[in-house]
Amino acid sequence: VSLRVKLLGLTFENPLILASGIDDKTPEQWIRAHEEGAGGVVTKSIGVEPREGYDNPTIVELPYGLINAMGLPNPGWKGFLKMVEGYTFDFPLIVSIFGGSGEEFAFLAEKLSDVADAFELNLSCPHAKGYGMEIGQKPENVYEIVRAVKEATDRPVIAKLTPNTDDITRLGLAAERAGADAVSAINTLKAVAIDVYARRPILSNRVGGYSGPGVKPVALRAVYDLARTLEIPVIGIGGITTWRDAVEFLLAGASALQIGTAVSLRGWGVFREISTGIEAYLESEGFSSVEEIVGLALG
Ligand code: RRO
Repeated sequence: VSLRVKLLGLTFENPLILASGIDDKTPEQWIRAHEEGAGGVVTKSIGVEPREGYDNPTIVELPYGLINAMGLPNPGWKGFLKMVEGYTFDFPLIVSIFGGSGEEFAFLAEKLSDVADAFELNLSCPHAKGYGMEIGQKPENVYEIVRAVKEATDRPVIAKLTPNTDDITRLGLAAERAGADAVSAINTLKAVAIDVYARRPILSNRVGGYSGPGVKPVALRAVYDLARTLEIPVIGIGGITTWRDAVEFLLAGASALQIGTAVSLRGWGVFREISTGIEAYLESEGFSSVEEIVGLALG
């Protein structure tokens, strides 16, 4: 049974990719993820200028996941280049970038093309003023940003879409029309947690984005709808914690999967646990590769 996935002209040892934002700020963490069984890595989103992120608390743990408002902490593109100097990675490294306009995204793509095997455009952070979802909820902005990046780089481009919209397929279609090589979905869902004694929101930023098992059915629906509508590959993200979750996303049309919150909640072992489970499922159901089951539930 083969878990290998060919996507965007890249070869992934298996369909599991470390998602942006969780335990993936440094090359050591990316290498660790791969050693622990991830087939590839998406970096924390990189912007033009360095950012500290918000004050603590930036994360609240809930019964079915996390609410975060990290605040796009990152070293900026110059700091990123310095950080990866001297490293080579024997797995696909997808660099996540964010900006406030097509020009900013294109600038970053140009500066980082030598170190990125692909780019993921963060069009979906749910609480960043002037970035992310504020831009990525409009199909015309998605179109313009993807176009600008495609002109600036030869690297494959993934548009990461927001679930905070009335119709994610319109965003996916805009990305596809603009030449995106794939879309990924979902980023976190707008959320808040309130401290009943302080009588105020818990996070320093007050509002944040919800991730983890609680968002899985919503994410699965987004992937299902996107895969039914688009020709380009869909990468599934959202609460994937067990092999069964992973198989559901593959059947719903995801060509690869990203895992974030499960790493925070359960540890690095989730990659091997999930890939072993997928392998056993394929074997017992009579399939010989992951690629054979992608989209089988779309009917
Ligand atoms: O850094 C964050 O607070 C953050 C980002 Br950039 C994002 O895309 N999604 C999210 O839940 N948090």
